[in-house]
Amino acid sequence: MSVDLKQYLAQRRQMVDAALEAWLPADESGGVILKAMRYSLFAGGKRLRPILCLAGAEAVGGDPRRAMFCACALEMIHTYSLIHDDLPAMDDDDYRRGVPTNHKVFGQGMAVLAGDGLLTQAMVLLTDAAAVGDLPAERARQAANVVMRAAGHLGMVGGQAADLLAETMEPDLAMVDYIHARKTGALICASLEAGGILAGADRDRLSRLVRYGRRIGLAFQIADDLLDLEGDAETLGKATGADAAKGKMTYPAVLGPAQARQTGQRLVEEAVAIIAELGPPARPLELLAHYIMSRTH
Ligand code: GRG
Repeated sequence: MSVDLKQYLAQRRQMVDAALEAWLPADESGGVILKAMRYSLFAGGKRLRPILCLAGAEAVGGDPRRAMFCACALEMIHTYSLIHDDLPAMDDDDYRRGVPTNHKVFGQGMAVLAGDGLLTQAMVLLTDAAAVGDLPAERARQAANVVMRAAGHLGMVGGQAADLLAETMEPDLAMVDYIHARKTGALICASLEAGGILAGADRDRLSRLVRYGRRIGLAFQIADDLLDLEGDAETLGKATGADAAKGKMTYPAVLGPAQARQTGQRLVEEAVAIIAELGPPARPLELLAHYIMSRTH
């Protein structure tokens, strides 16, 4: 199967956006809270997690459209995490996805609620009979469990908590791995696993998706750290970026930028080897793995 990645991503993004629109439509009577939720949801994200969920289903021979409700739930959870992460009590950021952050537009209280609303709407989707359609109930239950577990204190929330607590610590590789496997990696991995579950993957195929997911989750974080570093180095006028990395809980800080990049590339190669066994339907996952390390934003 020949797949043009740019075209594939654009087409999948369009499908996801249309489904998100259907699951959280504009409604004049929805008030400010709905406007705040939609503001961040439609601010122009890459839709990476939903696309991975659909590609995971596809890679094991399933129909990606049957995983769409779960893909949308993943994007809502991801968007909620970004809104909360940007708050003054956390990262205190003014811009996200190229526009002012949610709390800059709607105020802090409303931004907290917009995040809460998106997380709750994700749970509605994962358990809504109309969203789930005629899927075997046990598959839908398992996928919902995997996604919610990954979002919670054993996954993304736990990773964010560890990151907060580690702020004053000297960075080391074990701590960086611990934080990022949970904060970013867990939801990325769950996207693939849930896609596979919904498509009825057997044990071996599911395990391949999970092992692929763990590796690209970490590679994604490394790429994100390196992109941040390039931005910081530009802003601070540092030649290599190595100085800009110092003291932060990031891969470039503990490994140095060059070794961090090598590690990311090794993880991508391992991920690609793991899914090679799934054959041509896994070709999009192969391209997505390479895209993750080579992306520019
Ligand atoms: C507040 C519970 C809670 C969790 C926050 C994910 C997270 C945990 C914080 C985000 C901090 C951050 C920028 C981490 C780096 C990796 C990351 C998640 C980047 C943003 O994801 P993209 O690049 O964003 O997929 P888009 O906007 O394209 O969806």
